[in-house]
Amino acid sequence: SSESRINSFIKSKLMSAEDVAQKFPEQITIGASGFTPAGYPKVIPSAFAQRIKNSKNPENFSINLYTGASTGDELDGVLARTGRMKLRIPYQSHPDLRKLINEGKLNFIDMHLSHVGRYIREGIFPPIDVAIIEACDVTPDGRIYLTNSSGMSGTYLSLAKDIYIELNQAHPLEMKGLHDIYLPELHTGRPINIDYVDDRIGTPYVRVNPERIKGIVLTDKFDSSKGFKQPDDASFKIANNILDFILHEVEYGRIPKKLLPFQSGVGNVANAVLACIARDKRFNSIEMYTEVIQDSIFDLLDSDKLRFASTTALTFSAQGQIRFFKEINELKSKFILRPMEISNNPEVIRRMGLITMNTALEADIYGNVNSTHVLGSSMMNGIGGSGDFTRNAYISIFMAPSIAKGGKISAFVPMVSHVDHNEHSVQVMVSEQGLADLRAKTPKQRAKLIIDKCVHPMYKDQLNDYFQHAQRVSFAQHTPHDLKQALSWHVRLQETGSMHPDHQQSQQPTS
Ligand code: 0RQ
Repeated sequence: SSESRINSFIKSKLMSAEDVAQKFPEQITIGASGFTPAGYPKVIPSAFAQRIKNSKNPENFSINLYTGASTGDELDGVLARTGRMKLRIPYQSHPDLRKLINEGKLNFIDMHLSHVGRYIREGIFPPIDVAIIEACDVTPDGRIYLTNSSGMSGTYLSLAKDIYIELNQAHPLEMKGLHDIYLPELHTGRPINIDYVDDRIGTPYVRVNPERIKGIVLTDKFDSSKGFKQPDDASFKIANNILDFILHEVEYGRIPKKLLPFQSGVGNVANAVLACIARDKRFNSIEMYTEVIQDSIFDLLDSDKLRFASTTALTFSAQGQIRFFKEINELKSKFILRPMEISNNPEVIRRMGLITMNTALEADIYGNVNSTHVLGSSMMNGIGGSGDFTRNAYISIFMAPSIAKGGKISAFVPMVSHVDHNEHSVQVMVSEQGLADLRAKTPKQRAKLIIDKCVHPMYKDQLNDYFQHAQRVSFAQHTPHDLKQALSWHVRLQETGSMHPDHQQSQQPTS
């Protein structure tokens, strides 16, 4: 119960969010808990935003915000709206932040999540003044038990000058034990001894000197995850194409019968793929080594197909959260939450041999993938962990519905307007139209496959025309391009609102 949680140490540190906010320096670097709206602080940031708003000189304030990944409105939203955020790393998905970034008013550094810890520990980024960490319990000897995410919390707790805890009593104390906290050493590069998804190598808590904890604020709020769109027809087709491919690889002995662990990215499409595995009779037991678990995990649990899931965040809708808490005692044996320096660690990913599935905004005929930038310049969310997983995967899969915005955009283009994952790391490309296995193919073979298998019928001729034309006019024949036309689809989208030359037709895609 909440009564038993408030031990004498917690009692001695209790403060209001407003009092905490008063203690913050005006120029502040915050290291906050939170990863893909899971386990982020929910009341102290609002109080700090209010302090700035009430101030006679709001322009004196400046905020650098470091997190694990994206967070909710109660952190990213309220601080963005102060207008005083100056630096944000390493991933975000909040509309107000995105707007500031794309207006050029906020410095956002989009980076591989596995690099964040080192950059901060080595002083490449400004040092952390305060850590604001959501926890479900704190002991007098300084053990901090985290909530729905591990993310960067361990690192921020070890580095911050001052620590403030949001003790979230909505979380049952049974959450204790889910986490496995272990941080890699900085320079020695000693092995991280994880061979299997369920290996534990650390502690279920983060340990700090209790004197560094300057205040504890009580809360009882759920994470504000948006929830997901119901998987649509295109997502199910993408999923089925992937599942057929995996079984094909099993048949050829390239994937063992008991399969390999899966990583699955953020968003609607990724969520749908897992829902499909749950429904597919050909799959009966799967493991996950990933960074985000979404509501689709319940489909796997209901079909009794989840053997084990290792993640750094549990991103649930309110309904999913209620269910997780209700069943926590049974579920605990199937989950580990790891720091993102471990969940995304290239060494561990490479050793375990993962099947990784991430979503592209667009891909080009040679297999380069853009996951982050609309029209080459407008930041969507960030690369997040997709690069950590893709580059080190056993099999790296990229998925995308073949068209977006009702057909005004083709996900498959002559040349991507920005590259996050290059042709060397992308092994399989899949849309609802089909799947292209790009391994051991030349650039021209890849182009042919992508055009044949993945492109929407309304763009197929157009893309094939480009490829043929490129081979005629290209400066060289290894990776043929017409540099004058390579980005013409994007230019057309910008100028006419559609990549399709027949603008009328593109308003009504045929399928
Ligand atoms: O916009 O909702 O306004 O229609 O982009 O697209 O199809 O709903 O896909 O939710 O799976 O997100 C790449 C953004 C996909 C995500 C991305 C528009 C489309 C829609 C979203 P609307 P969907 P998803 C681990 C892995 C990078 C980080 C990553 C992402 C909206 O998966 O951020 O993988 N990935 N991390 O209409 C313009 C195009 C478009 C386009 C789609 N070519 N141009 N708009 N859209 N294609 C997790 C972490 O790292 C934390």
